Amino acid sequence: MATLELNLLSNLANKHSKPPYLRFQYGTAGFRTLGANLDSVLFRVGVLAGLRSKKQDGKTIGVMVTASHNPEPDNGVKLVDPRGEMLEAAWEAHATTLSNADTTEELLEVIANIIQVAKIDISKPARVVYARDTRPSGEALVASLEDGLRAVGAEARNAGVTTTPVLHYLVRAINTKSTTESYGEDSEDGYYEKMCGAYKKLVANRPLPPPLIVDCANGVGTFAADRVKDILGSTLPITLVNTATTTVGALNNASGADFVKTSQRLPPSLSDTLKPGERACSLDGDADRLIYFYLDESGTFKMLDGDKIAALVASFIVEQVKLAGLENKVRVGIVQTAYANGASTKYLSSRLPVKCVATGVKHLHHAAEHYPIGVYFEANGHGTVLFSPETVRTLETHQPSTPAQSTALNYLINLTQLINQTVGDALSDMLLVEAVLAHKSYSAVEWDGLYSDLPNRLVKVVVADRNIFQTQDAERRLVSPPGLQAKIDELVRRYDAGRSFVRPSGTEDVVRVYAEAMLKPLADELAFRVAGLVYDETGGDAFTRPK
Ligand code: G16
Repeated sequence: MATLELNLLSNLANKHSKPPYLRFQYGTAGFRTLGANLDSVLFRVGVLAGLRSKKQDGKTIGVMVTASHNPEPDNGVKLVDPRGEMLEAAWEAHATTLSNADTTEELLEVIANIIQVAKIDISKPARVVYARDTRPSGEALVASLEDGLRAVGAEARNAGVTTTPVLHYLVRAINTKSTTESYGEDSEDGYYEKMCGAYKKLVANRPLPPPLIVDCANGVGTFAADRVKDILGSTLPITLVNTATTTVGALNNASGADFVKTSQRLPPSLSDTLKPGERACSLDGDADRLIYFYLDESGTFKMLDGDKIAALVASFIVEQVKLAGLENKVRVGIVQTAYANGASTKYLSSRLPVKCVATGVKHLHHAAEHYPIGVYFEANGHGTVLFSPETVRTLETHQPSTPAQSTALNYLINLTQLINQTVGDALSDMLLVEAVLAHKSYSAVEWDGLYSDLPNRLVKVVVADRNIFQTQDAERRLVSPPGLQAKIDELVRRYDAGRSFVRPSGTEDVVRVYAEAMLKPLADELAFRVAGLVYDETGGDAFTRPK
């Protein structure tokens, strides 16, 4: 379509009118709320994706329909920019404005305004690739999205039911196809073959590991993990659990990375089968988070979260950089958020530069891009390792002077192939962890021994309006409501190794409270007392529940 066909646009928009009583916001991970409320949002996201593609000269934009770790009735949608990264921040505001236009007339005005403000040449082509997770509301929402794409004349490719990281990969692979920057074959299989091929090279000549149990959260990660299991065969024996993708209510329920991280216990389905010392891991509902865990000799649950993954992986990469003779050319840096366990920050910052940024993959990703090799992980298991284009060139052109240097260099090159450069992927991260464990001959216990976590507790508080909570200093301090931070500081001072912060969630209608202290009962107490302060501040019908 050379121009917008306004009749078609308004007719389709009328089919997807916005419920008058709802307000939407493009937050930490796009739009997220009850799936039943998202019809108009999906239509408009389709329109916006088309406009974004036109703005990017017809490059393919991605749309992922998922609510990831959220409960099954929720759903959500986010846009992916041409290099496979999160949508540019300025366009998040366009997304929010577009989603809140109350009538079709208003919607057309907002669209005209975006075209003008963003200087979009509407005659350019538009291309969009989209996918969804396994949520029951997904199919209807994709149909709404398709209407939006049709309304702006976008050429659309349906990637079907797949994981968030696959969609990010596809966007980059499509946009770099047949160029010198080609990121790989633009198919799901192309992705898994690339990742698994690199893994096989990394672990060649290493002893076969004991089987790994993978909790798939009853979500779309089941399909991805199954594919990886098939391709790797005996190279990495994998047992899949929590694979009930069609059982209503099963998604993320008593399973998955968010459950394990926040409740700090085994998925109940494993309580009779996991043996002490066996390692297992959990994916989340769209397979972009990964948490490992095991039982120690006494049967006590031990968690290896995003912080522990960062510590393991960063130390391996630093070693290989040194062994390759690149110590003076390639620096490694770490990015964390306020949720990083204090013990992990202490461990890492005594070895490497560490930066703390606000929650949200996009913040970590951008900060990690400033390092030649940037290792970023949120404690909740989101993360990846970024190799700057210059680092990749250095690896490709470096002339090793010994066989040992050559081996290390090849490991680093294989890591660039194994690790998803667009966004964290639970499966790619899992293979990364497995490769490092194989190289270090570490069991889960030895990995866990890198440092000891400070006991911690995360709770959520349901409040009438989470927007009154505003933060600064990478979300470590509240600036609003006035006076609340001083009360938190006063409480924290009373706890040995105490630390606590409060921030509004960007994906759920809650305020999150994190606390750590020298002893577990004290971390729990501090978290609940800070939650009490939040409750007192907001009053009314607030309540807390474990998060
Ligand atoms: C999303 C974001 C993550 C963030 C998480 C929780 O994850 O992508 O970066 O850590 O939400 O965010 P909040 O505490 O603001 O709710 P996911 O796995 O749900 O897409």
